[in-house]
Amino acid sequence: MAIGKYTSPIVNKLLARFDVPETDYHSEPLTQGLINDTFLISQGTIPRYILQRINHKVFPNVRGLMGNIQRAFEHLRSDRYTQIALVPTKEGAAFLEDSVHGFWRVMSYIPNSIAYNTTNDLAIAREAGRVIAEFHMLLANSNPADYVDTIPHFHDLAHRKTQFLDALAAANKKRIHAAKEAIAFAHKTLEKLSPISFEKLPLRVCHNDTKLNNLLFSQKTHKALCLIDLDTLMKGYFLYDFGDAVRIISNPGGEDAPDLAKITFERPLFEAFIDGLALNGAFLHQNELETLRIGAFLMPFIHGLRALSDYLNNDQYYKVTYELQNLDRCQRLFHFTEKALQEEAYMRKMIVEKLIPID
Ligand code: GN1
Ligand code: MG
Repeated sequence: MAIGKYTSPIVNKLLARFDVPETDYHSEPLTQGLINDTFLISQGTIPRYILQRINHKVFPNVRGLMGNIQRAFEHLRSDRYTQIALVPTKEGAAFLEDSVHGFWRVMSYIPNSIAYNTTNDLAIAREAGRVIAEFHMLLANSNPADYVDTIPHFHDLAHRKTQFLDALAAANKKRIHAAKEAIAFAHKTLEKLSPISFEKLPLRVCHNDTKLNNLLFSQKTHKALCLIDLDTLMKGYFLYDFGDAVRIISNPGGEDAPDLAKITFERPLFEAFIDGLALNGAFLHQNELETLRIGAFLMPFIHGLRALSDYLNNDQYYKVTYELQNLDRCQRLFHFTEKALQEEAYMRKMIVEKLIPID
């Protein structure tokens, strides 16, 4: 099996340029991600490494991106957090730059680990909260200014609004027609959310893509182990990581649910997630707690708006496997945005009840 031109022989040749023992490896594409090309590398039946081609169009500053990850790894050391190792190239570099095949990196595979796309399990929701809080506590000693913005304005609503309006102005009639309800929701919600400002919030080193399948769990102990997919690790507000987690954890339908009726906001899962955050005690400031709930509707809205803009742009950014995929994702994300907006007062109450401020 291959991803595009990356057949097993090519993948094996690229792998051989990294500092891995010379033996026979088997490669298998992992097709969950929408941006990079990812391969699981096994020795016999034992998974050993993750080999990835970094999407250079989406991440132009690969050196900066890899530098961010190396910097964060120095802080992500705790007996409650599993370390992933970066495997250097044979020359000792953190990534491979190949004139034909682009940018590649290799990471160790965490044995007996598993990731979930969605969940109905309260224990998983709780563990997700615990490990996200652990990640933030460990990175709280790292200076956000030392991190490169791998995608500038990634979660900046004003920027995503401009991109949406540009895409709409250039879109073809057929796609505008197919997306007319989503476009109306986008306009209405932009009006509602655009005035929100986060100036009083502390900048933190954030993961910026804390959807559930970016967390690894142990298949043996069922504990959350660590966060993966660190390409968007950069400055941000905690509510980004909170909202990205809630948009999947509180919604067992996920962003690819077959029909809109499957998109729900499940209070017990939301509460379990907050209980998990609280297991790590106090780590948020009062003004972060006061705005936290906003992440739960802002993040799905931003992701929905990005999917809609990409649909209007004829699918240039995300990988799609069928024509309406971006529009379908947008509708599901907008539907969850509506559900989360309806839960605003409830979320506020839960956050006050369960999370303790540090000051
Ligand atoms: C993209 O490729 P993947 O799944 O890691 C996107 C995220 C979205 C995600 C799915 C750099 O990530 O922001 O959460 O799709 N990453 C980038 O919605 O755009
Ligand atoms: Mg990602």
